[in-house]
Amino acid sequence: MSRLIVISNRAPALDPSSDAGGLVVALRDVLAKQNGIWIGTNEGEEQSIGNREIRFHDRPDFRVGYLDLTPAEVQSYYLGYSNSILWPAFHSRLDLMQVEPGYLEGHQKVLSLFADALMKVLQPSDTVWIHDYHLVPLANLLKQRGLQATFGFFLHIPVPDVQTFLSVPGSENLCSAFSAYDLIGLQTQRDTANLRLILQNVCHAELLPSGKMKIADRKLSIKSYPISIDVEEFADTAAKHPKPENKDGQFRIIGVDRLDYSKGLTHRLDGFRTFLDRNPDMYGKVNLLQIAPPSRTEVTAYAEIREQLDGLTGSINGDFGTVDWVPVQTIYKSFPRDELAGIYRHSQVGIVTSLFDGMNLVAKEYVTAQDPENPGVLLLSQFAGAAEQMQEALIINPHDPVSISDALAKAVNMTLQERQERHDALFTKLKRNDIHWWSRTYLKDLKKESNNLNLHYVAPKPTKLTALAS
Ligand code: ADQ
Repeated sequence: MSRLIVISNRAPALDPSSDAGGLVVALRDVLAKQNGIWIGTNEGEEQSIGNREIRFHDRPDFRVGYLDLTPAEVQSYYLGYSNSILWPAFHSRLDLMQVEPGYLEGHQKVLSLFADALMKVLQPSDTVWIHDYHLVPLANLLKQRGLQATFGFFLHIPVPDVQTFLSVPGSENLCSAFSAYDLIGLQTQRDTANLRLILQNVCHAELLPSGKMKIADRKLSIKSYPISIDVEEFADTAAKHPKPENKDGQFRIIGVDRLDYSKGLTHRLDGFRTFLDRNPDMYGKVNLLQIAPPSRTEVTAYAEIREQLDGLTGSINGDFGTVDWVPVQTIYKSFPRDELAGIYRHSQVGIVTSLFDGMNLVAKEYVTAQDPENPGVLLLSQFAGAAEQMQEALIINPHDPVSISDALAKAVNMTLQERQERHDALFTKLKRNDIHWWSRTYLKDLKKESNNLNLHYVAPKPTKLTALAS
């Protein structure tokens, strides 16, 4: 049987009890059944990094492999090219892109190192599933080194429009790197349409009536596979968790997001201020609890968000708060998953204001955690990938504080019957397309692709573009 090899920036920890939801829960059973291995990078100490071979360890369910990188390599590959260039550009934030001369080269160097180390481990009969923006060029590098395996890719973040894509240093290489895969999985139809346009305009690909893309003499499939959570497990966890203390019986709005500019946290607070301005009858009765664990703090754009949030939180509390009432609480910490599930369940509104987001699992977690007899209401940004499947939420435009304020007012006044109907429709879809559906469907499609004729393909060298193809 073909082995399944999953490759991502970070590999799971050795102890399965620290698997906190997400991808590892989705993939561990499949990996166990297919003699699987999960390989990722790891930041090591400069002096203790010896030969560049992947270190393997056995978990009870599957093998894990780590490639140690020096701090300088992590700086250019992860913090630099991946998170100061690709992340902002793919989230359409060119204003936050920070291009340093060594980043692209540093990224290429690390991926070459990774490809060399992988060549000692991978076999032609393997099915290789590579994840996310950090690693797009990996399949092509492996093919250039002669590996004829089946290559799948899943992009967790959104795909920008063609012009924005072209602003990325190394965009032509990135485009041909995409074309080396057999199946590219994306979160949404929106992303599928954008990537097809990029391949057509930048790599001269042709869209076939079958929906496949033809590039040179090979065909490539691009489809959307909306990622999700383990719905059954999370609903159970939420139902079991005791009601957290809510001393004043206030109406609680919950936001849970990594501290990231793509999540629209300042827009959320602007919307909440507008809601308070327009609804004085809610004074003392409503509270916004924002949980925002810091991430990528070494990147300048991330360090600034906390300052902005602190400023807005302080100004709302200063303008509206009283001795007995704090309108906004912001907590910069991670919570254990079961505690988070309990907080969602006992919050009357869940709010997601992403300005651009691949999917947004928080939206799915909030709905899953609700009590079906007395569910809360989800406010969901139209720019989160989740909005394609979750139209029964109250869909908002995060750029317009009035849109957020109006939806909050609607949520506060919504009848039990309407809340139940909306929740029922959302939950039914979530149960059908959960994280196990996601991995099963993707891997089934990848298996179909493995029988086709792409195995000897190496992406052509890109030609420098002067204008977009018409
Ligand atoms: P993220 O940008 O990290 O993921 P998201 O999908 O919302 O965004 O996932 C965040 C996860 O972190 C959720 O499971 C959430 O519960 C958890 N989390 C957030 N704050 C937490 C806290 N304080 N304590 C504990 N857990 C916390 C990227 C893409 C998304 C895409 C996912 C999966 O940006 O668009 O949905 O990958 O593909």
